[in-house]
Amino acid sequence: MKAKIAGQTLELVEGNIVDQRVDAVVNAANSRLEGGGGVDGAIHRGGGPAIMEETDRLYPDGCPTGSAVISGAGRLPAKHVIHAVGPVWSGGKSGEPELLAGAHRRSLELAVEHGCRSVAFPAISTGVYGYPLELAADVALRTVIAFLKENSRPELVRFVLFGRPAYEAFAAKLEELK
Ligand code: AR6
Repeated sequence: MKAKIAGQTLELVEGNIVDQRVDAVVNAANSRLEGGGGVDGAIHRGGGPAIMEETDRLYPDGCPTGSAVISGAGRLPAKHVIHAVGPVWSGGKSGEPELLAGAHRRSLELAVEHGCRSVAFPAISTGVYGYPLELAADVALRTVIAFLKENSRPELVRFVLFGRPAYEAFAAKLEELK
């Protein structure tokens, strides 16, 4: 599914984040940038050790929740990996929506600062971190739409959803918001 937002493209696909041929792929990282399962595991396995070597060197203190940092992409087809740290879901009253929005916004700022014309996001926080899919889709899509309207960049933002239920949740929300 594709939508035009202020001349830019917002796209939803079902697939695997590591296969994306875009300028930057976003990792669903943790604040210590120490790797893990899910998206993080797939990105480090696919990209090889160069990614962790770089983040250890550039960001020894990690990255706060609600923000993001950028590195090279090792052997992945992308040029950059943006390591975004979403919140752990704990009921929704601990600032989770603001932190999830912040992780998306900072990722987009870094992409623009590094000249990326295309960026692919996974559904940050909706796996190990337990953020309900429909609520995360709402925050993620609203944040990206607002950023595209304000900045007219990047040219393409793609959400890569793992499995049909995640795709359907994002598609229903985009239908409502676009
Ligand atoms: N491509 C696209 N989406 C995927 C992939 C993939 N290869 N693998 C999983 N997903 P998660 P989080 C989906 O757990 O919730 C790690 O251990 C998955 O179905 O990767 O932000 C980190 O180190 C889900 O919808 O990220 C952190 O400690 C979504 O991507 C922690 O998990 C996010 O799931 C971060 O948890």
